[in-house]
Amino acid sequence: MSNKRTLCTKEFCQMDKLPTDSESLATDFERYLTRHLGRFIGCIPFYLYEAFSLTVRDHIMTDWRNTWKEHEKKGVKKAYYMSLEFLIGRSLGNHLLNLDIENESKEAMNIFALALEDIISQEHDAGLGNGGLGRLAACFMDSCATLTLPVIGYGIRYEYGMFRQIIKDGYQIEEPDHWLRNGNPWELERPEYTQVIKFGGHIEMVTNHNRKPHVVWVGTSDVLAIPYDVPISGYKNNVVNTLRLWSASTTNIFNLDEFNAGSYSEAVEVKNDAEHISMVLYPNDASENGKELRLKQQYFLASASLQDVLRMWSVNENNDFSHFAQQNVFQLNDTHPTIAVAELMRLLIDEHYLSWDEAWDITSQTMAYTNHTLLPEALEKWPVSLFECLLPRLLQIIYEINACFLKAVSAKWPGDTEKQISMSIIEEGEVQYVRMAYLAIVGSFSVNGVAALHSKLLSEGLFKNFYELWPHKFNNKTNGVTPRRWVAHANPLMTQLISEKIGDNWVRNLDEINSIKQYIDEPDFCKQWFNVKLENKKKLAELVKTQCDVDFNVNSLFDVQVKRIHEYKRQLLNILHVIHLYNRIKRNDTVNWTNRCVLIGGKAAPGYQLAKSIIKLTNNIANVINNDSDVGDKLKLAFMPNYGVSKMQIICPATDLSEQISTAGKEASGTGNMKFMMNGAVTIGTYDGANIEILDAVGNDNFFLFGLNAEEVEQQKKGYYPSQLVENDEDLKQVMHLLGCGHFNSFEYGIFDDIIASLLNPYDPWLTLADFRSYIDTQEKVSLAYREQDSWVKMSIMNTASSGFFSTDRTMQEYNRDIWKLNSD
Ligand code: KUQ
Repeated sequence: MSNKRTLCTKEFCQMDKLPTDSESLATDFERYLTRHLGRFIGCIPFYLYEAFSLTVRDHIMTDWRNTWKEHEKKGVKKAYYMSLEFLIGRSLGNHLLNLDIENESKEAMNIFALALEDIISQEHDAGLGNGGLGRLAACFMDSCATLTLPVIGYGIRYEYGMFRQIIKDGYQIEEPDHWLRNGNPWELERPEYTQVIKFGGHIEMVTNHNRKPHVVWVGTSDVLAIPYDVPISGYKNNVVNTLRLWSASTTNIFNLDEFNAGSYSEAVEVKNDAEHISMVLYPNDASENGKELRLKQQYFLASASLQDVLRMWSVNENNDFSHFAQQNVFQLNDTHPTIAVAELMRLLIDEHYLSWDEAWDITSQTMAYTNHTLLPEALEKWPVSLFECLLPRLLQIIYEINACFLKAVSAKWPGDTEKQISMSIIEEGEVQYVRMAYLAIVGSFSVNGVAALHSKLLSEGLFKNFYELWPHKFNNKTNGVTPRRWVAHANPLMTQLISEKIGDNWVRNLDEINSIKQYIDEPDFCKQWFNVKLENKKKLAELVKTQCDVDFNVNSLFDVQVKRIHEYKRQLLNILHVIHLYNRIKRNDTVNWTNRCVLIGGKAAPGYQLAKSIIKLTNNIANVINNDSDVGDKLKLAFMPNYGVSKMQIICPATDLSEQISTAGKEASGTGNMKFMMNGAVTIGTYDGANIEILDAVGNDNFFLFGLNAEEVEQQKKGYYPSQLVENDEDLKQVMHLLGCGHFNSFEYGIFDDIIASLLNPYDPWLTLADFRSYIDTQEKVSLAYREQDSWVKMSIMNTASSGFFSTDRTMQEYNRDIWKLNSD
């Protein structure tokens, strides 16, 4: 018998699988709690969560290491998902599902008379994102691991994630989200892979070893990027991919000269400045704010990630870049990391001594760009002057890229200077700007939108000229959501019911969920489906009670709109409908009434005044309605504070009616719409974004469509007279009267004037009142449909059954088939 331990070296890792029976889990848990954390059962519950997470993490490590080794093998092509946001939410429960140790974990906790649910809910959400774009990145990571795709996520380890929203007197208050305060058991610091990021300085020309002129970027202030790895487990497949998040730090803790000269605090300031880069996530969704620190974040992420990839490549391939483009692809999540186009050029030319043409071939064959919005206010452009002082070498490279590009433009459209001006990466004018979307398109071999309509509008509208120049670059990739988190984990009752009928393979192949349609005429199945929804509604009602102090009667229609607060998403339209229902109750117009509980939730960007007014208005109306004895159970309105990933896991399984009511043409895709659909909610929606594809999948009979379509919206804008609409519609007139007369702000004079003015503005870009009549009428159809419980249940089943297309597994397979071309396995 050998007395040597199994070796676990750099090349070779063969740790034995740890036992996963409940006794072993319990033993490990107790050891972590007492011997590692120095706490005991009966301590504050956060430490129970921490101890159990460390226990579970042990079960991930071998697979994590082996997956990494697989990726490092020669010839394995890899994709890098570069994103300023990853909205992961909680991890513990998700890993338990993926490792298939949920039951054992429950039992293990029971040994200590603990409830697993309570421990799971101790975890702080990792809120490193604003909304759909950040959550999409997290769903993508989940699907790539499940599909065995070698994809590495690159992001920023913000010290403060998305702010916590508190409601005080109906107003939003923002509180800092210091999510790392108690430590994070899911991250692994890897200081050995630290990168140096340059800022400022200037350019010098030198002669290199081949006696050729060579650019050097010198006199810079350098910042360190320290990677923290987060494991992304695949579903029951022993794969663990990596999300690498960069944290900023100073190169030398103190500037020693200043320190010795007695300027102690000045020396510390430098450290502060560097660390500010990864301090906070910018809380703006679908709008750009132009802050210098934000550009620093973008460059910090791009440079650290590219250097990391080039480092790994150089080690394995001896600095031979001839086949780099065949084995690496960078997916840019919107324009946020787009400076990567210029940075890859810089690294290849300045640091790896490639020629411009070699570097451009590699760059333009490895970059792929996803656009997420058509809204002009979200299109990033940075002042040239800012680039000049912050990133002078990158500006130089951008100018060079632009010069080459404009040659291609004039070759395609000879003599058309208008075209050159309008397509130039540099916007001329009093202030010059770098147009990041154009840099992304020029530098990428693929440009995609996130839903069919959105992609069509990109090539026909916003990027029309580029489409004419390079039609082959443009493609669509309709978004999705991961069925692991959003059904299997969030909705265990529904999951069990479905799996009893068709087995559990639908969790990894969501198309199979279609086969529950065969049970749609079984009264038993329908009854069970109804009961599952009812149980989920009880859970949500409890949450609404504790969070909003509003009583939701579970026999009512649960009507939900949760998403970032934005005018284009039209929470106001929803609110107008609520006022209309209230008004009907007050005027006793309630024959065939359907009781409704309306839930609205979402954060407003701190600087977005009108969005904040919408929150205040919702809360004021809720106060009036919920405390009016004429109303009772007929109508409730609640505003859910601090909406986020974990709240959604309780909300979407309990929802009957999903509100997706954006102005047509404005919501690029939407992803909440998909989470609701999977969980058996019926949608009331406009012909916008992925709603269109949801409607296609589920059919007209199982979807409530209303409002103008994108074309009609553009037509309507030519002559829009909201005051006339009010004049000609008695219901709308009464609703606007209630709003205007101070009924909902009797002691707060004038606070909703901005909202009223925006609705009545003939230039209202969101055309809210144009869709009022259609929306109200369609809502009435919903109410009547809900009264037929049997057919409503069938609609609910049809929605879940038809949701197969909206799995991110499908989305990732399409990215891989058309853009990345990686081998799984
Ligand atoms: C922009 N743009 C700046 C943070 C986020 C942004 C900073 O992306 C979702 C879509 C959704 C779209 C959202 C988006 N977020 C666009 C953003 O509004 O329609 O579903 C994922 O593609």
